[in-house]
Amino acid sequence: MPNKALITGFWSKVKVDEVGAEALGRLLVVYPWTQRFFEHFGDLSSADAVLGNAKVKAHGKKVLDSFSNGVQHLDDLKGTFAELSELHCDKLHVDPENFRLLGNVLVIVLARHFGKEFTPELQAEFQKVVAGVASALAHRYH
Ligand code: HEG
Repeated sequence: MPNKALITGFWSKVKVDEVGAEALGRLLVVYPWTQRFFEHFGDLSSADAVLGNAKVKAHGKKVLDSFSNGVQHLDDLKGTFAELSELHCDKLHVDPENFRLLGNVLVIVLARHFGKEFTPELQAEFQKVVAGVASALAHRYH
C-alpha cells in the first residue's frame, strides 16, 4: 500500500488539467498506435497538433480527474474503477497494456512539472499508485 499521506499531500499541488492534457498528449505521440482509439478527435498528425488538440486536452483532464478520484480511494482501487474497467474492456476494447504506458508517461510528466520536488521517495510511492490504477482498470479483462 502506498504512503497515502505523502501521495495525497503531493497530489493536492498537481494541476490536473495541465498534467492530464500533457500525459494523454505524450501517450499519443510516444506510442502512436494509441491514436487508433481517438481518431474521432480530429488532427493528430504531429506532436504539435496532438498537444494543441482541444479534444485531447479535454479528454486528458477527464482521465486525470478520474485518476484523482483513485488517489482519494487508494484502499479500494478495484471498486473505484470497476465500472471504468468494464467500459474500457467491453465497449472501448482498449488493450490494458496501455494503462501501464499511460501511468509511466504520467510519472514522466510529474517529474517534468515538479523537478527536484518529485523526489525518488515520492516517485517510488507514485509508481505503486499508477500500477494499482492500471491493475484495477485491467481487472475486468482477467
Ligand atoms: Mg480512458 C473514456 C478514464 C486510460 C481510452 N476514460 C474514459 C473516461 C474516463 C476514463 C473517466 C470517460 C468515461 C465516460 O464517458 O463515462 N482512462 C481513464 C483512466 C485511465 C484511462 C482513469 C488510466 C489512468 N483510456 C485510457 C487509455 C486509453 C483510453 C490508456 C487508450 C489508449 N478512454 C479511452 C477512450 C475513451 C475513454 C477511447 C472514450 C473517449 C471518447 O470517445 O469520449
